[in-house]
Amino acid sequence: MAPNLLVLGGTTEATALCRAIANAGLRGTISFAGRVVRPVRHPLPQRVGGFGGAAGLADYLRAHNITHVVDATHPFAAQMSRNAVAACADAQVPLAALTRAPWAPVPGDGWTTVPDITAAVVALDRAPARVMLAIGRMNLPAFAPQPQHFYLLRLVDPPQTPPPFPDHHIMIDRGPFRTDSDRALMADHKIDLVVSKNAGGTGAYAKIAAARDLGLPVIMIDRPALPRRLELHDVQTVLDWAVHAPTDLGV
Ligand code: 3Y8
Ligand code: NAP
Repeated sequence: MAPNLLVLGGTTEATALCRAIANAGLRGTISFAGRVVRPVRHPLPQRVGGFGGAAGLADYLRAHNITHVVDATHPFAAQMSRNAVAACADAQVPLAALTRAPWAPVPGDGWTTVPDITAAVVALDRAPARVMLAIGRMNLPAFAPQPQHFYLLRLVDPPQTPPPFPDHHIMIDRGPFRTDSDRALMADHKIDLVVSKNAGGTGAYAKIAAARDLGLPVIMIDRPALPRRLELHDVQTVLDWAVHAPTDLGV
């Protein structure tokens, strides 16, 4: 059967993969959670919204005759990745993750690495500082216990509810970002500490390079553990896999 791919998207790599799928004349659909008002336009048909857990995703795979699933979600989208492993095993559909290596510190970086968001909040238990908190909207409530800081927040869409700390400035912007503009942004707001997820890739790295240029410390949040699955690291390898991988797990 000709490949019919489902790409679980929401990253720069997913966008590049969808362009390559369309250019190769392959069938595919890109899926978004619906986290932001206007996901970036794609050359492939797209669907938006949850599937209804692993069972809902398995049903979707069968109903749409999906032959391969590519999990190109963000490394912090752990629930989606867990669901993809379970659903593909259930529906007997090959799964590959298109994932990017974590960032590693380079000379000049002043990172404090923490295992998760909760540990990052604990690491902010210190005298008032001016913090760039560029981890998006969904994790903001976790930082309520540290209201003593000024927070520079960068969000894709305006928040429905005000952030849980009094002293903040909200930037509405979507990546990928540039180092020079992030450096200017940090200088303008007199930032003295950056909190970041270890997203990997290029789209979110600007603030890390800008912090290094300005000699600012970074609290770097490690990725959640993900289940074992085939992990690929570039678009062409994914296309080769999709065209040559057996479309059932039997062989
Ligand atoms: C909805 C839809 C593309 C994809 C671009 C990448 C790069 C730019 C940098 C900072 C960090 C952050 C955030 C970020 C980046 C790319 C990529 C990436 C970080 C969009 C998109 C969707 C989302 C969801 C959104 C989260 C948020 C996280 C903002 C699209 C623009 C902070 C992650 O308001 C919300 O609810 C936003 C939620 C999940 C994390 C969070 O917890 O808030 N991404 N981002 C996807 C969906 O509905 O399925 O593609 O336009 C995509 C991108 N955002 O095609 O060019 O590849 O990572 N996204 C982080 O890294 O910490 C911003 O400000 O410095
Ligand atoms: P998550 O916590 O792992 O997923 C929570 C639920 O959201 C999933 O169980 C699923 O709902 C739904 N979902 C997530 N990604 C989806 C997708 N691509 N298509 C359809 N449904 C999806 O995910 P998240 O961290 O909220 O991330 C949501 C989206 O934003 C993902 O596409 C991810 O790539 C993108 N993103 C996330 C981050 C981040 O920091 N988390 C950063 C950049 C981009 P059901 O269980 O109902 O199926």
